[in-house]
Amino acid sequence: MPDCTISNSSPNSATRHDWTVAEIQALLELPLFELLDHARAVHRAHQPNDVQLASLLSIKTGGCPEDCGYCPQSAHHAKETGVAKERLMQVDAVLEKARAAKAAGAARFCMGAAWREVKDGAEFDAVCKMVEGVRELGMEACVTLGMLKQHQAEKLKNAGLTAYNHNLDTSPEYYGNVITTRDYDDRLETLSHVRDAGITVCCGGIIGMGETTRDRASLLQTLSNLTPHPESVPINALVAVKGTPLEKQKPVDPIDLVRMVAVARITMPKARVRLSAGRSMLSREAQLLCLLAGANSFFYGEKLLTTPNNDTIADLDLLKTAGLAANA
Ligand code: SAM
Ligand code: DTB
Ligand code: SF4
Repeated sequence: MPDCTISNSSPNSATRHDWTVAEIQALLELPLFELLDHARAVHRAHQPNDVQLASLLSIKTGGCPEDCGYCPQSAHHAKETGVAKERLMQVDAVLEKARAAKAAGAARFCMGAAWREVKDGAEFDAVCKMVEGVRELGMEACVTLGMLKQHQAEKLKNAGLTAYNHNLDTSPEYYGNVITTRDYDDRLETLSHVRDAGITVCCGGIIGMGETTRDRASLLQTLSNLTPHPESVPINALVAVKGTPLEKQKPVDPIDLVRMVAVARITMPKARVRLSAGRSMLSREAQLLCLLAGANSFFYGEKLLTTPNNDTIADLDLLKTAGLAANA
């Protein structure tokens, strides 16, 4: 193990944007307890001792023209997944869900649409109303709507949007194995529109799609070389949904998820690292290890977008066990 891996990433070192793939891969491959010690030290130096509960709602489900191999909402595999194309939800119905999420203890409300890109018009105006309504409840508002143009990002900013989620999903090298209907640069362009509009960036990826450790390192390199770093980094484990091209992927080893979280924490010390899809496959102990490794948010509520999520009572109990407070 090269010494530089550790010395260049000491807990209090300045935030870096020049990580190499080799350095990050070396971190991913550290002996587990050494990695955990390191991630924990960075976490303690840069993060408050809390966990943010974020609730997620699919405001427009199914029928998406993109061909993302992991996604149950793509029209390309709709016949196999049986996920039907629905219309955009009504603003009032969305705000009702947001109120319920707040009452249950969520601080952030995330809304996802199965769109390739935002189109100007009545539907986009309705999404802006949703954002305004969520902000009026005193919650953070995040949306994920596919590709955005600059003027659309600005409109969302004016509606009060806190964060825009747009994941890079995997390494630039592996991307074409998973998605063919857009490329990595399209993703990076939307991210720069979001940043330029003054909206915080929520950007992460998925492990368990057949990628190598080097690909995972390369994804983390791309994320950590964004300047500034994303404020929010969701780490998803593939939910291998029946009927999607990736349905036969074997479940990720929970320890790989712990490692990915730990290295996201080390390379992006100030980001909220979110333990995202795939959490329902984890034992209580594996989830605690992810929190120890530096995750400080998870999706809270019965459903993700189309797949089930963990039980909310069990989640509150998990925080109690860890002695962690939910950030309000
Ligand atoms: N259509 C928009 C887009 O792709 O940016 C927003 C919705 S999309 C469902 C949001 C993110 O969910 C994807 O970028 C991907 O990272 C994650 N996701 C979707 N299906 C998943 C699955 N089966 N397992 C893990 N993560 C998944
Ligand atoms: C993210 O990184 N993960 C969330 C959220 N951002 C939008 C979505 C997970 C979706 C999992 C599959 C489903 O429920 O459809
Ligand atoms: Fe699914 Fe988003 Fe890809 Fe559409 S763009 S198929 S909703 S991940």
